Amino acid sequence: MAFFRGLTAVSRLRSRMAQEATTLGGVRWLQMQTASDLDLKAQLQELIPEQQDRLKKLKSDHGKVQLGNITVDMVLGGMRGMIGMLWETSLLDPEEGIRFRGLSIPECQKVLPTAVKGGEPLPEGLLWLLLTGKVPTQEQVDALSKELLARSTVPAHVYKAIDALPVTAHPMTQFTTGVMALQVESEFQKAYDNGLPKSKFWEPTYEDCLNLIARLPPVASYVYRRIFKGGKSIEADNSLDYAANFSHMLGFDDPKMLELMRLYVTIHTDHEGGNVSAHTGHLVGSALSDPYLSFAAALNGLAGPLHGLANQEVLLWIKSVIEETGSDVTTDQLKDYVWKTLKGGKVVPGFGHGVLRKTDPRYSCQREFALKHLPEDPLFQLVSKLYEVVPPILTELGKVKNPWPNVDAHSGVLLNHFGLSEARYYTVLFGVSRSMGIGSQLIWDRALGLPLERPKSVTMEWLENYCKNKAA
Ligand code: NMX
Ligand code: MLT
Repeated sequence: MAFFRGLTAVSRLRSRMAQEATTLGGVRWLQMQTASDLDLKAQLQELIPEQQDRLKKLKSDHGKVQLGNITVDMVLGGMRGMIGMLWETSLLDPEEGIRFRGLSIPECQKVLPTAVKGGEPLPEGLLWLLLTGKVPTQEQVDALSKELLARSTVPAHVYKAIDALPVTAHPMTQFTTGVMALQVESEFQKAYDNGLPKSKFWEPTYEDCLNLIARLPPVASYVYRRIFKGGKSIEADNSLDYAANFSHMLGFDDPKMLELMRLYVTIHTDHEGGNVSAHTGHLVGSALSDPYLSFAAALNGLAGPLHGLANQEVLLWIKSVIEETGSDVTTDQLKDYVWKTLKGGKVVPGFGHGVLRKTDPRYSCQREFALKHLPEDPLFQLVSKLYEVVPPILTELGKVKNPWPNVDAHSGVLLNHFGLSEARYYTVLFGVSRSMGIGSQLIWDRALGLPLERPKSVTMEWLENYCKNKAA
């Protein structure tokens, strides 16, 4: 938020003129001003030159400032803690959790527009925030909902591409195939082939990202209905917002489920740039691969069990506990099952994190949702019990840096409560949401002219020699 706290001179002038126009009854100016204020692309058009200047100044004033030391441990340990990427849309604090453009999840829940009074934020509002750094008005969010709806038509060949796969293929494989098939319509690729100059790259990137975000719910719900509901698709309801419409197309119209989907899509959008899916999207995009190619690559990272697939693994794991012990599982039985999992060489899904060192605030807000809407749900009670049982055991192991639950520990039992019980599908939901964060940053990557990503790698021999020379 701090980035854009000061409005640009033009916006300030416009706001003032709009106020004056209101008092003077100058309806024509007010309409012009309103149209541009509601247009997300026009807002970006204003912000981009400001941020380009800012980056230029950062480079020229501070380009040689050191940000830390790279250790051998970091190179061998998955680059943990190594700062190596610019990511504008969100920042993760190990203790506090994620902030989207400076706003924590509880703050977003307070200030972002909602569909229901006092309800969960609309993901369109978060998308606006990620892209512009400004909290949108209800009118801006409504305009963006309509814009996404207008962009949501999926070409028939996409469904044919999915249909070419066996229905038994994993939902993530079918979903990513759909994304690759959408790529045929990439505006960026067309514009690049036609010689678009670098200064304009962000514009077709914007078009692709907005189209992609808009088209994912129909593609994702097609995959769900194909695999789990005999192929009977459900038409979109154009009166609904993005998340509610997605839930509707999946086949879930309970108002509480619509609220859950709004919360779910909002909190899974972005988790700074270093996580596997975001980093992959950014890396592939840096080769000027278009947003569809970049996002499909990101989804393939999300499909790994240590990353987004963990939401599937959690519900399957919880169900396997019940299968083994019965539904009235005692604390001791739960402890035994956790130890059995660990002794079997497996991880306890939904616990631990590469950066976080406290309970994930995305877990906490889902817990609050459960306490409000489904406190008696037996699986929710089991998840609550796990919160007591798992962290002390992981701590006892002695090597786990963060014994606390992450976002995936909770999402499955909420979805399951409202009837979306097919765990194998859960990562697709994560993927739909993540398009907003990765897409927003891709637009800024191109607007800021960020370069090809190409870090240096070394061999063990190189490291051994380097360390020997250093010690000599
Ligand atoms: N259960 C068992 N062992 C664990 C767990 C866990 N939940 N978390 C970490 N460890 C182990 C880890 O496998 C490693 O063991 P080893 O040295 O034998 O290879 C050791 O503890 C140290 O790992 P950390 O440094 O604490 O964690 P790291 O940053 O390497 O990995 C995760 C982070 C998220 C991959 C890891 O905590 C994990 O595997 N968690 C379970 C899977 C999960 O919930 N993933 C979802 C993450 C969120 N998301 O949506 O992406
Ligand atoms: C995410 O949301 O991407 C996960 O919590 C993983 C991460 O941040 O590394």
